[in-house]
Amino acid sequence: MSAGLYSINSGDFDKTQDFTKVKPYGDTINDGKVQMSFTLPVPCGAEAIEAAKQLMKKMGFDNPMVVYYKELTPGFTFFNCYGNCTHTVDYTTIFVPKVETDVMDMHQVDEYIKTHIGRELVIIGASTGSDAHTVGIDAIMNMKGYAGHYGLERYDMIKAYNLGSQVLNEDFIAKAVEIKADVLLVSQTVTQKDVHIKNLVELVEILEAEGLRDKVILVCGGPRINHELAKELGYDAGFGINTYADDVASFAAQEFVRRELKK
Ligand code: B12
Repeated sequence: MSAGLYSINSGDFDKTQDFTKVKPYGDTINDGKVQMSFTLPVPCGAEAIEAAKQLMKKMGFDNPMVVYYKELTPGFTFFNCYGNCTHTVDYTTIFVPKVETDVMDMHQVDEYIKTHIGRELVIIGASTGSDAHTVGIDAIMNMKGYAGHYGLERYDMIKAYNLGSQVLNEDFIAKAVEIKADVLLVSQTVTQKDVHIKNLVELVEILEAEGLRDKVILVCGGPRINHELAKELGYDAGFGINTYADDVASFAAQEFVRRELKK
């Protein structure tokens, strides 16, 4: 057995997993099984099914199967399909930049702030620009939290201000200055025509022009945000889907302390 290989000892279908050639798993390792759904703009019928199968072959799936289909409206057919993916990826070469933090729960973060900072951390958040989506920033900030993780408003040692959505960058910064925010949280959900990039970059530019950029911890998040993009745009951290308040609070508190130690 070499690096990246291990053996799964589970009866008849025992197969060796090679992390340099990873493909989807359905019933047995390396079977490549994928379930997918899509719509074709063709009338519902036998020809539509054949078209779906031919397309799946071209997408790199062996043994294409249509397991469900339905006319959506005349001229459009929806499919659920199975197929065996013929492609693999080399998992051993993958490197994804991400926020490096010891994630703590709410009580641990409160304790950490009490011990290492000795005062409440002030955090302001908003969905900025024209973006009207509030559910993401609420998930991070609201008292009740999200998926069993309390939001920042619930933390004893965090003073959280949630400005909601469609907040102009100028207004966001003005409020941050007024409340002496330590941490700025920006949510961006709509990415059509890269509007999120424009909004996020504009915020950094204003902060820099006003000499504020280095004085705050700047964090962005949203379903199409990741840490790499955030860093490229001049942010300290970026968070995507499945983020909880714990992740953000842990990062903010530890980053605050890191900066204090550097002074
Ligand atoms: C609900 C919803 C709406 C509601 C929003 C209500 C509200 N008060 O928020 C309404 C109906 C208003 C709406 C409007 C629109 N929407 Co809409 N909407 C959605 C929907 C269905 C769910 C979004 C959501 O709430 N997700 C749940 C939250 C919890 O997830 P999340 O946002 O990813 O947040 C998590 C992480 O990303 C992260 N996070 C998010 N923000 C932040 C911030 C920080 C600092 C951190 C650390 C983490 C973080 O943490 C969160 C928790 O884990 C999505 C489709 C979908 N299923 O995702 C479309 C969707 C986002 N909407 C979309 C669009 C296009 C629109 C409209 C432009 C439609 C239109 N033409 O009018 C308008 C936008 C108007 C505007 N000016 O912004 C598109 C966006 C496409 C794109 N890539 O740009 C989507 C993807 C639908 C689609 N498939 O087309 N929408």
